[in-house]
Amino acid sequence: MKQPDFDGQIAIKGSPGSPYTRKMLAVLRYRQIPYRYLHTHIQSQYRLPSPKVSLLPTLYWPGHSGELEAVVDSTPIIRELESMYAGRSIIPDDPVIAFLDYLIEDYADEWLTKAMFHYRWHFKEDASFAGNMLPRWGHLTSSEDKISIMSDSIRDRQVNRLYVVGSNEITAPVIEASYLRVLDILDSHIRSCPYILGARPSACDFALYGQLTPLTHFDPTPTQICIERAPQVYAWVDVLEDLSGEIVDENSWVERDQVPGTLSALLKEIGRVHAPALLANAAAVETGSESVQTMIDGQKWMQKPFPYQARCLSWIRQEYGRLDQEDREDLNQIILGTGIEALFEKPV
Ligand SMILES: N[C@@H](CCC(=O)N[C@@H](CS)C(=O)NCC(=O)O)C(=O)O
Repeated sequence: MKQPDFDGQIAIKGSPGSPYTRKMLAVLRYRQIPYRYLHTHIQSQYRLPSPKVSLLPTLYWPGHSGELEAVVDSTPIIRELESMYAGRSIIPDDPVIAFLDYLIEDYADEWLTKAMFHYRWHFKEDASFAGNMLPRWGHLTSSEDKISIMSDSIRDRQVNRLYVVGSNEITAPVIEASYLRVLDILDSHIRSCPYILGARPSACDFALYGQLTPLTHFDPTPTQICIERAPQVYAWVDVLEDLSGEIVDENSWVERDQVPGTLSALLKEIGRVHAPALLANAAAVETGSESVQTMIDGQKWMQKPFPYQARCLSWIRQEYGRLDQEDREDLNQIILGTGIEALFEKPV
């Protein structure tokens, strides 16, 4: 088997059930970047280099030496793609709005994903649906007997990994209440503004879209909730999937002095749940604690520390540190009273 070069195009290895795969596919489509999608059932047909950490999606592009390079982690990949391909940028020009974009992207990737994983594997009906469906993408021609064995093993493995995102009996009410709130916030935001940061999409739209694809269109319990409670969000997810034909008005990101109330509501939600989770997790990682124990949204929160999310907090702080004095003052005004300020009050 020869290593492919994909004719110089980007290749993306992923799966329909992976929210980060959906995020990156939607980015590539909107940005009109030609790509090859390596669907689960054909991945073994290629001899591909291994990424540093085995995650979906993995993107492949020519590295400095000309050899195919395997990369993971959607947030830095999005920034790398900005320098590789011009036009249809998804990073706002205004550094203050770009900071909000980074923060909301992190909220989607690192907090909303708790809801995604929780709803997929916490309730019996959802776990059984996902277990039944997940192996099929990679085994289209398999018999029902073989699929059934794979279903049981995927379901058992994933239910046992719920602790990774902090989903357990103590945290379930916090996660579920935050899912309902974010649906309400997005439903009302979308009615006045098609994208999170204005009339053109940015990285955070795709991050939210990624996590919302399974939550609103796959896993039965959260899908039903979305249809009943926030139909506009359901429709938004459909639309975000392919924005390749969207005409981009260069000046249509929100102005820093005109942040709409519905966006402030989203920032408050981030300050309410994601900021305390990031801080408590980073403190636990720093001190080498066995467990993160804190209060989130007035309720008890307990989970195993997640070292990657401690790095997320330091990256958010780096982004904040890059703002010049005037930009930082303007940003501080926007986040005043949201709870996000706590991220920058003292070093961990
Ligand atoms: N931070 C990564 C997260 C990617 C990720 O967690 N992908 C999941 C699938 S949606 C995965 O590959 N999980 C494999 C595992 O947990 O073993 C990104 O933004 O791409």
